[in-house]
Amino acid sequence: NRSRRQYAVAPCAEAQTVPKEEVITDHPFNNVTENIFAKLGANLHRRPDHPICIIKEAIYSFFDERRPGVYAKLDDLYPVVSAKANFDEVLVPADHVSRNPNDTYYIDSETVLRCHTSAHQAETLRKGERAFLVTGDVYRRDTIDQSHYPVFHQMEGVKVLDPEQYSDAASGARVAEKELKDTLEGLAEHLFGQGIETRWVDAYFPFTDPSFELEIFFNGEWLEVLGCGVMEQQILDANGYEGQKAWAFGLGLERLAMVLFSIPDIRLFWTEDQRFLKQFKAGNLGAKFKPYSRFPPCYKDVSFWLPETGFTENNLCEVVRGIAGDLVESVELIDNFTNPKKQKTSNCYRIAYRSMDRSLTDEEINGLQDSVRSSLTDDLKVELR
Ligand code: FA5
Ligand code: MG
Repeated sequence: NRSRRQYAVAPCAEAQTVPKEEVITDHPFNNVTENIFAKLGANLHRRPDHPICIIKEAIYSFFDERRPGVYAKLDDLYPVVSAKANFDEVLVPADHVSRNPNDTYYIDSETVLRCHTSAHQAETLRKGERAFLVTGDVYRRDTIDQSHYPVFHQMEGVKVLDPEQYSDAASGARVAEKELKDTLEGLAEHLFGQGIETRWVDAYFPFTDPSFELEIFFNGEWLEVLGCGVMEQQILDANGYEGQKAWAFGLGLERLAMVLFSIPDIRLFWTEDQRFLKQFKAGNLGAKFKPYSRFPPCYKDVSFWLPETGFTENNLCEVVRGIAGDLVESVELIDNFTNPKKQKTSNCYRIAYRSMDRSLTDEEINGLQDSVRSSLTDDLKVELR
């Protein structure tokens, strides 16, 4: 029987099969679905010809060229971690939304599927690493659209500055911020060339201060690709680097791969269709995805009164994903009003169904929508209109 503490540091075996009873338990906090369980151990970031692995390697080569031999690389850390590692050790406050089971997959009250690779910051510092890149699959209950998926991949980067780089805490923080931004702008240029449009946006993370997000202009919109900042002193002090300065970032690998390879929808990363997979080859950063099919989406609207017991969009999305799997492309709130007499609120959502691989029949879509409607009543206790 593995102890919880070992979870965070035990490496995944190749083609690991995570025992189901360790993930879907009867603990009252458990909210891991079959759908999510099925993704564990897929390790897309370790399949050499997969775009997620290709982008990982491209980022590695940027860091290797910049600082040869400096960054330790870890890509096989177990995705089941303690809530302590995922939240407490990176200073996530007790009442922060991300701790809510509406946002995070819990195995039991003390164990989660990591919701970010920042879960490995503290333990990796404790192992003595000063500069490292940690890549892995992360899990989140979230809304559904072309750039959000409940399982995705992140790469965490951390670098503790050399003490010679600064004279006091204030100058250390300035040097860290500058080196961080220079590094990530350099990375964007390495991946995308000089034509790419990027912008920095101020952000908040409990584990960095100041904090920033980088956005890239893609398909007519600003797409958020990473979060970063100057590491909170308390994390360094608690894990072997007292008084030292560091920066950290967390990259969304799907988002970067979408931009690099012109991949229009995040679901494509999960297809086993050779028409997708054969378009990518280890080391080839120049591939542009050629859609092999372009089927129109089919839209279905559903309206309902919200229950007094509470309702969340993440719950709705999990129901829809559980029924339609990767056939659902987006779930969007299109109308919302409150009836003052009834003191009730009604939401109308538009669900877009579209397969990446084939055309769907009306019958199939109607069947999915009917199941969604009954599950809304039975599981989410809404009153359909
Ligand atoms: C984090 O996860 C922070 N841990 C990042 C960080 C690390 C900040 C170290 C500071 C220091 P955020 O929740 O914004 O931040 O996610 C980081 C990136 O993951 C996003 O910019 C985005 O590219 C990607 N991402 C987030 N949610 C999803 C999703 N549902 N599907 C696909 N990619 C996502
Ligand atoms: Mg963010």
